Amino acid sequence: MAEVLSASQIASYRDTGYLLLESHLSAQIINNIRDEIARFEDESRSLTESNDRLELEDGHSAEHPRVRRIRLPHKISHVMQDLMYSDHILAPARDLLGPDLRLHTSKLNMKSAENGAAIEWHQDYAFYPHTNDDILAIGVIIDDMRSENGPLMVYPGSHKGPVYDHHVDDVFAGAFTPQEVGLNPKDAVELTGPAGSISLHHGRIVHGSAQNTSSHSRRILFYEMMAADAFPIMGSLTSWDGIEDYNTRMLCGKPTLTPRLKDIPIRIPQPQPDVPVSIYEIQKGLKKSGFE
Ligand SMILES: O=C(O)CCC(=O)C(=O)O
Repeated sequence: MAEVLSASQIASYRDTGYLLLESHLSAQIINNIRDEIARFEDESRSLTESNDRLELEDGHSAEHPRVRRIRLPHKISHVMQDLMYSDHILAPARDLLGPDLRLHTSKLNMKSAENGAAIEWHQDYAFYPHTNDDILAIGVIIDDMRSENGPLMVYPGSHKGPVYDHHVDDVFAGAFTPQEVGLNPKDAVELTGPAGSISLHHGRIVHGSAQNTSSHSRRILFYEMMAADAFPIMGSLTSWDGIEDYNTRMLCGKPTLTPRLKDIPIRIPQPQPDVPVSIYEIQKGLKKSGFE
């Protein structure tokens, strides 16, 4: 018996690999997140380089702070931690993945007005292959997401296809160009919706987002999670500090020591480029943008 999703929403997710739940969160929750973002932007004024909390965009200065990502917001913001453990987030995830869920990571991508960076096309599963692919990301849409401000885009159904090669010159680049693997850009879908909506995308779906050239920011808070019986394959970009630490990442339900194995394509994201662990830096290895 599902908690919040209808049978047709679940069927649609299985078929296309994504869902958008419009106006799922109250204005109060979104305003609280915006206040937290303002606090972190203020904190960034004293920084000249990224640290383990805040990743800075080129051109950042104390007068004009430009943060492109808040790292692990659930660890540094009670507002974003409380939301992560709430049924607003976990009930739809349980409807799709089952009762036992483990956090992979959280991040808040800020695509600032005028020049917020593109995220090149990729599959999350290429970064962190696991023993099965009951893996998804929930995106909390903080600003109205429109065609013009670099919305999240997906290739519907691509979660059932190959795991594409995300390497360039034999080094993991965390991205590929859809045209080069036979995907037709016309098939990509924009996930647009008002602030307070949430997106859910499958760990294997091909997705990305173009540069924001509009005068409106586009900020999304992501919680990425998996069924507790999906274990990282060695070489996966999953932090591993022993089973006790791993189990502190349980979001709900029970951990297990029995991984579930599914016969799915796997590509190990190694060797890694010699850059900071950041999708923006890793993807600089791609020679040609998929958004040109
Ligand atoms: O922020 C976006 O548009 C996409 C983010 C994403 O796919 C990622 O950070 O892995």
